[in-house]
Amino acid sequence: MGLTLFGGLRSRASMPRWYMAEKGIAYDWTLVDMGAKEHHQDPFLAINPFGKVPALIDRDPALPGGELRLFESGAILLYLAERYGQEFTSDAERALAQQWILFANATLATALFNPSQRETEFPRLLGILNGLLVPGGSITGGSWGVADCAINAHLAYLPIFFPQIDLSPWPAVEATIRLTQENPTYQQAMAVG
Ligand SMILES: N[C@@H](CCC(=O)N[C@@H](CS)C(=O)NCC(=O)O)C(=O)O
Repeated sequence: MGLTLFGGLRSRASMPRWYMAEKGIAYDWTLVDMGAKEHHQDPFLAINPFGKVPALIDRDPALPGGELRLFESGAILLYLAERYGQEFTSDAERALAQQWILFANATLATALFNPSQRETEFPRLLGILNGLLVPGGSITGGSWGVADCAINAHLAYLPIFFPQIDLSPWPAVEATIRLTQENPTYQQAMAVG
């Protein structure tokens, strides 16, 4: 019974780790040795057949088959927010969280990590985000939640992977990244997951 999160060193597992730490959600942590290609071996492929981390198992006799196996960091975040974070009190709140997580994981991540989009699309997205972000607040207008976890964690990838990018044209983005980096719970999540 309970949650087990699988992730590698400095992988996207840091997002669900950060979320669960902020929300006080208990879980077991399994470090997948990606250097030894454990994520491409049968025991892990039984959890995520695509061989990517993070992945989550939720064991509960009330679940069909007694457990749920889940991959994709966005799907994991939304499941945690729904079932354990009790974040959503309406369909509209849930839909907004889904919107921002899909934006972070698909639109923003693609613009950041795809070289063909980094020069043009990525600055365009950052310019718009800069007008929407309230550093220290929530992108949804409520309290810190799963949408902020996804957006802020992706923004904080910037100085890690692309330290050469000058963020000064986007002060709200810059301040959001600084606040994320200074957050001890985020730091702990990043240290391992
Ligand atoms: N869209 C997926 C991406 C997962 C992903 O690419 N994870 C990387 C680590 S951050 C991985 O497992 N790479 C190993 C591989 O592709 O073999 C998610 O957000 O969970």
